[in-house]
Amino acid sequence: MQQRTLSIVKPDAVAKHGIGPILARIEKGGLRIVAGRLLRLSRGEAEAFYAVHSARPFFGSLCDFMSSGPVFVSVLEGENAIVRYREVLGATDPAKADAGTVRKDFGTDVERNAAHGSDAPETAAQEIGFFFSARELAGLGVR
Ligand code: FUP
Repeated sequence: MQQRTLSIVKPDAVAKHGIGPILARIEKGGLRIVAGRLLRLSRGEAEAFYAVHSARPFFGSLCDFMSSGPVFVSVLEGENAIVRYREVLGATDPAKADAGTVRKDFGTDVERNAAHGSDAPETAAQEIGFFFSARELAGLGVR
């Protein structure tokens, strides 16, 4: 099944010059990058993106971190892209992630864990729509 998923290379990994290596792992993993952009989330945008976690104790710290520097957001496409990308990423906690995964190699802890990947088709569609217009997704660029 061809699917799309949203990737975010988080501020910690961007600061470590991880954009290129992580995009390379995405492509080596058989996923195509069909849209992408560098941006910095405002605190309010980070809160909106992670609204599902708003009641969790880590929410404030997570939103501070996600708005602390630039991120690289992209849309990945391929066979079972959601699960496939989560395999490339590894476990949420870098200490528990398998060798050779993005979070093992670029993450620090459960908050500063290098990259995000959508967890289900519904959240993927919602998260892709948070960052990208239909026009960008059609490969036509912005405006
Ligand atoms: P994942 O789907 O792998 O991103 O993991 P979760 O849905 O469990 O976590 C969502 C976000 O909360 C991730 F960015 C990691 C972050 N998080 C924390 O910052 N602290 C925690 O204790 C747990 C998760």
